Amino acid sequence: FCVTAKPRLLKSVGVSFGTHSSWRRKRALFQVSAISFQKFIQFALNETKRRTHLVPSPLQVKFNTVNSMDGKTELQMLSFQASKIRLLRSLSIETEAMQVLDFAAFPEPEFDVPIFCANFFATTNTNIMVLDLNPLHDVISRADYKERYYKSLMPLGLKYSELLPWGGKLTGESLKFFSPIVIWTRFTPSQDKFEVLYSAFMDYYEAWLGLINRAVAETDASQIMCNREAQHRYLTWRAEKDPGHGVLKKFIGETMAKDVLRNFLFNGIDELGSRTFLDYFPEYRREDGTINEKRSVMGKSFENRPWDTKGNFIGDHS
Ligand code: BLA
Repeated sequence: FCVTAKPRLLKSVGVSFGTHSSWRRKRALFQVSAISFQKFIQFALNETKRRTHLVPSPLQVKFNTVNSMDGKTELQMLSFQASKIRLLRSLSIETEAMQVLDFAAFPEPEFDVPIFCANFFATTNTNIMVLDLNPLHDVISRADYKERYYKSLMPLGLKYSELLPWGGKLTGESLKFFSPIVIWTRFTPSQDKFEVLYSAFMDYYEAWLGLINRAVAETDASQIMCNREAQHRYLTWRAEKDPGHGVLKKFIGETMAKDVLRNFLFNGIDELGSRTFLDYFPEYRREDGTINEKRSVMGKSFENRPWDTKGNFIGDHS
């Protein structure tokens, strides 16, 4: 792996080991406080700054650090933009018992480059991770798109899909937003896995920076429109069905959670298009015309990785 910096995971030093049970307790404590996604964020920001002129986003004024309702937890929000990057934003939450990172980078609509997506949810018992360069256009029907962006990245995807195996069934609808190199995994927390995840994050982010750096701005207005709509559809999906919604609601209440989802995490919904969730996803329409609140109408699907090693879709739901 291209681990550039030796991670310093030990936050508390000088832990003395007493009886076996107190050792176990301390070890458990150590593991909880050991995980932090700050170095992920720092890595990504530093690497981006090395390659482009990154400036704070106007969103930073409203969305910065928010305290949870009980005052015990900080939600840290950072946002930037650059000439080719419409929005680069990060949300992190770190408590003793839970660490969350939602890190994404959205290109300007002149570029059809994939969206960088890292969503990590870690507790003492389990880690749920999605890491991907989410395709802007359908990689199953648009072979040219898949070829252009993912063919050369298949070895990278293959390497990490072996180290971080498929996490089992998931919301079937999510698959349309994932690429053949998606890493969707769950694991019992361990330092080794965490290091593999950090390597994967660094490699995927470097790959994304490479794509955006090389990308040439589209000049055809209809193509730009097409990119804009695809990004709008993606944002609309995520703002409505994000699995993080419940956790955010617990920390900051429903009104603020919705504000963070619509105006920060998936900002662009009000600017990039005017179609609604039900326009894009009519299968979620209930008889009374409202949106079905279930995350999935098609059900949990894809027990196994639905992409072969060449990046062909082999899932049984298309
Ligand atoms: C679970 N998060 C999941 C799952 C996926 C994702 C696939 C498994 C459950 C499922 O099938 O839906 C992530 N899904 C994604 C991503 C896309 C998608 C990235 O469609 C992109 C297109 N997760 C977060 C944040 C929090 C969070 C910010 O990203 C908390 C603040 C929590 N994710 C979270 C929790 C679960 C989860 C609690 C498990 C519980 C559940 O399944 O609802």
